[in-house]
Amino acid sequence: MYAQMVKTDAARVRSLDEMEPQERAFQERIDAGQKIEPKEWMPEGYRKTLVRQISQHAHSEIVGQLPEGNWITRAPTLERKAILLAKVQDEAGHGLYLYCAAETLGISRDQMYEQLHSGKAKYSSIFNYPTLTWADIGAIGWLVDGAAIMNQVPLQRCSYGPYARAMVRICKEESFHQRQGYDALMRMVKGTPAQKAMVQDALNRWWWPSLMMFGPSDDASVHSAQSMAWKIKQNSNDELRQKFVDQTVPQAKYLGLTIPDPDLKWNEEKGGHDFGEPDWEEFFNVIAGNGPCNAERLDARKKAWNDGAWFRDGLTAHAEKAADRRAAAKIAAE
Ligand code: BYC
Repeated sequence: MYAQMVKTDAARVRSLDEMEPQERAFQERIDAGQKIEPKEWMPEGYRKTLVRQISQHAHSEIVGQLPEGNWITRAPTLERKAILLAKVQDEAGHGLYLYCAAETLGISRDQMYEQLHSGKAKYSSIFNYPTLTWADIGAIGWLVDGAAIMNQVPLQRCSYGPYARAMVRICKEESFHQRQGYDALMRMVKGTPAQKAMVQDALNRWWWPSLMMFGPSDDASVHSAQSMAWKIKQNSNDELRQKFVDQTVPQAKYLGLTIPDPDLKWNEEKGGHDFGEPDWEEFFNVIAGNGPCNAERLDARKKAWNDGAWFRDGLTAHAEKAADRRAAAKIAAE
């Protein structure tokens, strides 16, 4: 399965000499660090890549509300409940900014929803795992938002203006999300042995899925080379994964936790940690729709869409009536 994902020729990036003049001028602007804005000419592949990535990113934010939303009614204190509510609302906001950014590329919100509901568009693999205990909510903040920040900070410098600008606010909010997760875990590890054990169990279950958030290894990443040439991505999947491991290991140590990887060790020569290989078979299985919660997550989104039909119909009927009234008033005034 993993071998099937090894890149093909389609992943080859064309040189400036192989490009038509319009495309070459576009690439030169990218190379010079200029931002591309919605109404400007862009190669169809650039537009499609952005629509794919930004819409999948938006879907991830929206689906990402589900595992945490599951714990709002069960948060242990009023303070934790208020924090979690604010976080989940932030994720909704992130989804909305990102859908708006994708809409500037000529795709409608309804089309994006349709792609999510039909399974054509992906969303982050991480949200297909269950949140079994309160410690999972802390682990999501610490690890999942931590991985998201590592991936999203460079996206603030993405070549497409609306995406880059949306990421600025998103990254600020993600920092609070990570902080609140780490703070919740810090409180638990200082609690009873059972609470500390709950945190260790959450780390055991979320560690590997968090590493998978960065995408397949560089040899299997079909889009990275072209996306990096277009400066949509600034770093490869493996580079960001390495930075995440290096950042997180001391944080785990400070919490007194053990990262569930027997191959994890400091490598003085490379100035970073060596670590084990995530189970790529599991990753590809999850993104193919067969993870523990894929069906549940999609069902929840489809139900929300269907339950909102009466409201969308009402808005459309109201807009049509208002347009008719305006037209009638215009005729009467003539
Ligand atoms: N999950 O060639 P590759 C959040 C797919 S939400 C699922 O390396 P690319 C948060 C990939 O789409 C964080 N699918 O792709 C919210 C491609 O398949 P398609 C979400 C994945 O695009 C709530 C194929 O595998 N962040 O933070 O160059 C609460 C080959 O991959 C995954 C973003 O979306 C995955 N993990 O690189 C808390 C960031 N990885 O599309 C937190 C924006 C890969 O050809 N996205 N695939 O069918 C990106 O930076 C890039 O799209 C990725 C993948 C690094 C994810």
